[in-house]
Amino acid sequence: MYSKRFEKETFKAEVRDNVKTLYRKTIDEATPQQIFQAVSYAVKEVIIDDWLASQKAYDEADAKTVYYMSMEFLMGRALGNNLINMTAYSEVKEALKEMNIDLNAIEDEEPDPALGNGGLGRLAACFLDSLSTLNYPAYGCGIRYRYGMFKQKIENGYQVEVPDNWLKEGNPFELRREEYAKEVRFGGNIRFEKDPETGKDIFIQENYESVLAIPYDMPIVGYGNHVVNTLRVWDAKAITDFQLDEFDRGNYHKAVEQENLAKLIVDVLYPNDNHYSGKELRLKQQYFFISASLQAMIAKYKKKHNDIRKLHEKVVIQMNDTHPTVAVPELMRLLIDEEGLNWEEAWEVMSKTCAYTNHTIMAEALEKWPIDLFSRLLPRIYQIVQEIDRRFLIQVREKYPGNEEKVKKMAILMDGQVRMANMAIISGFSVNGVAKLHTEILKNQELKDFYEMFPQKFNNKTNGITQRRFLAHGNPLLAGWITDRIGDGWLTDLSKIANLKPLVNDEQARREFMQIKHKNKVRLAEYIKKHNGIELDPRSIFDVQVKRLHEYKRQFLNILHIMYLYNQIKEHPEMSFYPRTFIFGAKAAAGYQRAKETIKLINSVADVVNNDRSINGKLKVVFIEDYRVSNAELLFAAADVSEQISTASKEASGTGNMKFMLNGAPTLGTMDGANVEIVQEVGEENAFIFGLSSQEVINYENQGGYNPLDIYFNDWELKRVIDQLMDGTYANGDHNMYKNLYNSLLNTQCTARPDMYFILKDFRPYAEAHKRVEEAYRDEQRWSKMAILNTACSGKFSSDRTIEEYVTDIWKLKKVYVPSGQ
Ligand code: DL6
Repeated sequence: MYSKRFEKETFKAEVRDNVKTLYRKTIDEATPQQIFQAVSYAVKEVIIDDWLASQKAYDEADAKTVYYMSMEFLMGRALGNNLINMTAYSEVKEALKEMNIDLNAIEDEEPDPALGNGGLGRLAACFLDSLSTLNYPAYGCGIRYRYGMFKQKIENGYQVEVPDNWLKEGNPFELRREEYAKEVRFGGNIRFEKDPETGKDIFIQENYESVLAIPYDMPIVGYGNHVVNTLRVWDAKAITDFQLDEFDRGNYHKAVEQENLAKLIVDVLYPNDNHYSGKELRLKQQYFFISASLQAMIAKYKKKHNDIRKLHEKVVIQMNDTHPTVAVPELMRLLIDEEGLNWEEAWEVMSKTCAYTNHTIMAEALEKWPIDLFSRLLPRIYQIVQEIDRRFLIQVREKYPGNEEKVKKMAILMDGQVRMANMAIISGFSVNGVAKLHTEILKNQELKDFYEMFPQKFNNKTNGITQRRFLAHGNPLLAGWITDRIGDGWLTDLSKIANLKPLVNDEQARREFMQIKHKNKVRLAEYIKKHNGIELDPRSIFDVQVKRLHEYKRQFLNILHIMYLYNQIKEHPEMSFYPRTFIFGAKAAAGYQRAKETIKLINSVADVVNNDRSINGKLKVVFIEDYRVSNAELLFAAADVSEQISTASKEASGTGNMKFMLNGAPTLGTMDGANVEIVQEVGEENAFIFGLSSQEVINYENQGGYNPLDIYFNDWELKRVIDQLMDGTYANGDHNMYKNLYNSLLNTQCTARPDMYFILKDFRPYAEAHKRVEEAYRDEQRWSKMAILNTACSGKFSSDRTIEEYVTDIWKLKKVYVPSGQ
């Protein structure tokens, strides 16, 4: 057992005590929420000791630390995950059971901290889990949004966004660290002076607004190793002294403004995935948490070291997409203005400290800030960016004399905008993509000019996921079975899961594996019955597509194919057809019209299909409301088929694809993102691959697209499906409900390029791939082999492997071993 503190009687007494001191109640009187809090505090007590021990061990080792800077950390619930990593889950479950408390029910009391949108934020959370498990000193730095990702309600088939007040009941795991607060300044003007003594330039910010950043620390518990790292998220409050001062001078407005700025800045996560919103408040959020985090980082470094020129020997900053890249000029500012380095010295330190990860090639996701906004909000930072740009362009012109095209493409400041990706690439020492294909596209297309100039900076780090949350916690039956078969080494070394491979030839093992899948399908069916009121047949094929809603992810292709299948079943009732359940889960950004229309379409098709008795339940369609980390765990465990059908070249990596694979669901997908590597690992015969390749898509794009009407007029079954968008079949006779979707496919007047995401082009190959799925599923032996092999070949996709690669190639960290804090 992890610690004697989880010894049953001690733990039970602690929970009882907590209920008493927190709520003045006995355990029998406490509500489930109160019990959740009491249990969490008891768990936190144990964590705290290891947290202290970890920080002490790091201090003694004077270890290099990675600062993972991210606007998003999609952590999911902490209680269950912490217990898993403390190897105390079953002990605590048992202890609570003796008190008549069901741990699963208590876990459900915890709000799902959703400080992220999708893949990028969840990746950050998996990375933190792996860093702790692998004994690497790390901080996650982000924002403590008061409202995380909105909660999704489905009303009359439409998405309705409801605020996510996740802190309503308090967060038992966090620690407020007021003593480490930092001031962050915005706006005003910069006055320039010469220091009379040193002759150095001094830049003084005047007439600014400022807020106080207050850190909240959350523990990140490693698996079975007593390591606890920190996720530090910043809250904002007005600076009281300053406020009073302003108030005294009668500047009431200014004081109120500061109060409002502080409230606003951390109020809400922008709910856009792969889309840049360009809002001033968003830039404020970025600078706010970056400035505070860097100030704290430098203060910590200076406690032990006095030569700031060696900062890069002790810290490394990974910038999670362009969102935190204002770290580059902010670090320059701190080194020059606060620490007194000259430009060259500061550049040396900064450029050896900062590394950048690119997560998308979608043009609309690339951050470009209007110069007037940027320079007004961050006047000193803007001066520094100008200087970085000026010096860089000298290099470009030296290397490519007379080539002003290059200058235009590579400059940071161009056409009135600050191009954040360019700044990150120019300034940092590493640029990485998140899957092999994605990195190749970056090198050969999107960032070609930069790759030519700085080939040594570019590298690939294929994403990964943590098996502790997505198998040990999410699928306890399968996790237990795997441990029985091959031992528990897979928990910290997923390559060991390959030891399951010989079991594909063991009939008994195959039967057990499929029985577990069946039980997980029953568990999901119960969830769906409870939440959607829909009865599912767990013997049908559970075909699942869960991810953010985006046109490039092509949920639209999936639902059009379901409409096609429905027509087929209606028209040919005698046709042999293996019953299917299509399950969707997806949130659409609040302002993304076509995405919202797609949700409505899925729900309308579900309504029609699920209520049509004539098809004898052969087809069911379910839309899971409020898809999030906690219900995702149920979905991965229960899926037979993993839908990964993005337009090739558009999905940088995907990580859901890996979670399905780990849980034994073969991929039905395109050769996109990490699907390519999944297929490499498991073999093409154990996946269902279809559609255009990324090169074919890129070729079409280079020639301005293709003409979808050629397909529309030559494939009457597909034409009928598309026409059904407009004839009211799925809209109670309304002919306009899906007009935007229809137009996106065919209408050249309404869209720059009809069928930008090649839905019609890939439709038949997709339908054909589904036929292959059906055929394979009918053959139980074949299917069970495929399913086991998917699990057995998923070893590469652990975030532990990804983190080891970051450590070796980019971060250069050393492991620190931590004695138990007890
Ligand atoms: O790298 C994590 C994740 C990838 O798996 C997805 O393929 C990619 O779409 C996502 N990218 C973003 C980009 N974000 N913005 N804004 O979320 O990253």
